[in-house]
Amino acid sequence: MSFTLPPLPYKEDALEPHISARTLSFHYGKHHQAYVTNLNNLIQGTEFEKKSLEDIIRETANKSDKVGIFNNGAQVWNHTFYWHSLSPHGGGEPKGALAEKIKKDFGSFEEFATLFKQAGVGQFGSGWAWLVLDKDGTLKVTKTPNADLPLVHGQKALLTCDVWEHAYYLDYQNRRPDYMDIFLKNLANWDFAQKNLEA
Ligand code: MN3
Repeated sequence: MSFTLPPLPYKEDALEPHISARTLSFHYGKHHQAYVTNLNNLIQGTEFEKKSLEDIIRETANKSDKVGIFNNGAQVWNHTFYWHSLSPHGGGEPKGALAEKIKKDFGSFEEFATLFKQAGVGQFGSGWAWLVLDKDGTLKVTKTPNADLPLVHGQKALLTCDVWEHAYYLDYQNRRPDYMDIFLKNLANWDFAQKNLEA
């Protein structure tokens, strides 16, 4: 058994003008595909060959001799989650139970948005900004470096923004803050985050 690149939930040009088809073509077709290919090559003939992606990630986290498997497995998971965190009809504020919980746990949506942007902009080098449901049942904004992800910190991911340069450089060059603004204003898939909260 081997992993395959999951289909994008929309066409490559669906996020224009905010994220170009050229960016998605490289990011999905080259970067995400490379993580899938690398993972398959690394687990071939090992104890991980028949395990789920989540189990592979959990069992290789923080193991110095399994860094390659962890990095590629986690990046496969992170990217699939990121594509669903984006929507051609996204952005703005969530509705319903998620909106109420954001207001309760952050004080206001504006406060959440400020923290989320700070997390993405403040992640030094490559990584991810997240909205998570923490172990104590409250929502939190976090940032993780490289391939690190909420799953290995006992947190449930609700929404993510990829802040590796390959996610935005063709469209925004060095302007990561502008990319974070556009993510919040035009792309954040709140229906997906709501489903993850309920799951
Ligand atoms: Mn990426």
